[in-house]
Amino acid sequence: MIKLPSLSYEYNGLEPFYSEENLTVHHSKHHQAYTNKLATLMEKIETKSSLEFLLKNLQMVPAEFRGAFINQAGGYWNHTFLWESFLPNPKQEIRKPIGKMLSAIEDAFGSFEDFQIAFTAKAMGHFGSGWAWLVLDSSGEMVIIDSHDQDCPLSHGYTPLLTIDVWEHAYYIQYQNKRNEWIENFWGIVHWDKVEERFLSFTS
Ligand code: MN3
Repeated sequence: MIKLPSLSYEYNGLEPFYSEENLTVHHSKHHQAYTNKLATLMEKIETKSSLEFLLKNLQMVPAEFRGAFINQAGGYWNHTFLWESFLPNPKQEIRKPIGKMLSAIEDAFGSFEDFQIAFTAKAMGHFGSGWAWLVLDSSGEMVIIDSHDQDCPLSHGYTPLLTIDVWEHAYYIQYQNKRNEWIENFWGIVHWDKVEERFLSFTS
């Protein structure tokens, strides 16, 4: 049964970095719409496989439903992953990864600041609707990628660690056309412990 996942924080919990109004619409309208369409689609597909398994093995989805599955299952999974990547920051302190996560980022990108610059450039440079991701590739190398529409990195052999949604609906209510301001504020709500947990579960 596909259901809209509830958030572990309130709709105003990511203020001021991500406004209550933007989060409410994003979760209760956009994510809900993907949820509804995916639920209908899964009734037609009639599978016992998990969503994650199918996203990793798109060839297992009947060809006639595959295009819709990429859009709806991707939209459902990507947003769930996004919400779990956030943590309220009421004191508005500056956030940085620590420990093993910080070392891994420094190994891959030189410094945390260099990583932020590269991730921001990928997110800013994405043309149209899509996402930027920090992922591990199949050899365990940490890389930054972008994906178009709701295409999910799981379908391309990547293990996602962190993402930002750069569809206009993700930021337009709060930041209008200023995607750069959304990306700047995104850093204030990244849940680095969660990102590290994803990283360690891959490497251990
Ligand atoms: Mn979105």
